[in-house]
Formats: sequence, structure tokens, C-alpha cells
Amino acid sequence: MPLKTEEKPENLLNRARFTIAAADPAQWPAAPGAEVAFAGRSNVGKSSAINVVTQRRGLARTSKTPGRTRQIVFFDLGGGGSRLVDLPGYGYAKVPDELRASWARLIERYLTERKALKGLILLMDARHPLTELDRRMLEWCEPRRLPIHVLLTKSDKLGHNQARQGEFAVRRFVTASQDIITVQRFSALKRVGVAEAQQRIRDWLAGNGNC
Ligand SMILES: Nc1nc2c(ncn2[C@@H]2O[C@H](COP(=O)(O)OP(=O)(O)O)[C@@H](O)[C@H]2O)c(=O)[nH]1
Ligand SMILES: [Mg+2]
Repeated sequence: MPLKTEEKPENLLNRARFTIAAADPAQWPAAPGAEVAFAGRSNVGKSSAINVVTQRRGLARTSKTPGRTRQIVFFDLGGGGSRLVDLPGYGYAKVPDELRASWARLIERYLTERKALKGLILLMDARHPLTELDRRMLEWCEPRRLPIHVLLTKSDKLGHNQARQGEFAVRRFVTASQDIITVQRFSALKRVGVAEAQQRIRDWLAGNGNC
């Protein structure tokens, strides 16, 4: 019998619904299930990427003002307890050190303790990937064997060759962990690389490791 439309695996992401913007770990949804989190600098395009991969414009709030998201936002994908997670952006220069440190602690706690986490979508700006904090994030995750898929986003702002150079630079940086770290070009604006990103997310949620 053919699957009903809403049960097709490719529609899993379209079912995303806002669950909670959690300021405190006590508010994180009960942990069973599978989760894919989006991380990266403030303003890099995390919320835009979530909207594009779920094909739900306006699901995650996007902003022209960096540093607006201070909470971990969970989106339920229904059924089997799968979720997408919008992590607070790191590295926004204009927040006080104390606040920045508390964000780092929150993200670290999430990445360390969250059993449901199956993989991290790490967004970097295609124009200047591998910032200090991007590197630290990769270096923190590598020994913990957390699978990462890097989206080099806003690639619409770059020519083909420049975008390729960025891709090579990130690949070189993670050479030792190619089995768990993958890289692609992406643009939320021009819908570049959406199918590839969706596939990676669905594979993780389905328990198919990194590839
Ligand atoms: N040109 C371009 N702009 C983008 C892209 N993705 C996001 N933006 C813009 O970058 C800004 C920050 O995006 P947002 O998704 O809120 O970033 P977040 O802080 O990482 O969640 C917004 O003005 C978006 O419209 C992209 O792929 N290309
Ligand atoms: Mg955001």
C-alpha cells in the first residue's frame, strides 16, 4: 500500500512545528528521540537554513540584528520524536563577556549532555569560513566524535571559484575527521544545496550515522 503523503520520509522535515524556546535546560523536551542541531556564529543564517530545509518560511525567526537569539529553540517533527534545534549564535562581539561565557556554557552543556543529538549542522559564512570560534567548535567536537555537516552559507554572495576555495579550506582543516565531518556549499536565499542538507539531516534522524 502506498504511504500516505504525510508519512513519506521526505516530508518529515516539512512537519516541523515550534515546540519551545528554552532559556533553561530544565525546559528542554524529554530526551528520547533524535535531534539535529544548527550551530554557528550569530547572524550566519541558522534560522534561515532551518526555514529552508523545512520549507516553512517564518518557522524560525530570522533577524538582521545579530545576537537576538538567546535561547535554545526546539522544533518538533512529529511522530517518532524527531526534532530540529536552533542553538544560540556564538561570537557576537557586542555582548558583555559574562553573557558570552554563559552562552558558551549553555551550548557546551547541550552538546555534552544531550543524548538525542545525532549530528550538528555547523554554519559558516562562505565568504570567511573558519573563524576562530568556528575552529574551536570543530576542535571541540572532533575528539567527541560528534558528526558535523558544515554548510558554507550565503554562497550566493560569492563566485564559483571563491566558494570552492572555502570548501577546500574547510576540508583541509578537518582532514583527520573526514569520516564524521562533511562540507557543502549552501544558500538559503538562492536555495543552493538544500536537497543535500535535507538528506544529511534525514539520514541522521533515521539513525544512519554520518553518511
Ligand atoms: N545573501 C544571503 N543572506 C542570507 C542567507 N541566509 C541568511 N541570510 C541573511 O542573514 C541574516 C541573518 O540570518 P538569520 O537566519 O537570522 O541568522 P542566525 O542569527 O544565524 O539565525 C538575515 O538578514 C538573513 O536574511 C543566504 O544564504 N544568503
Ligand atoms: Mg537565528
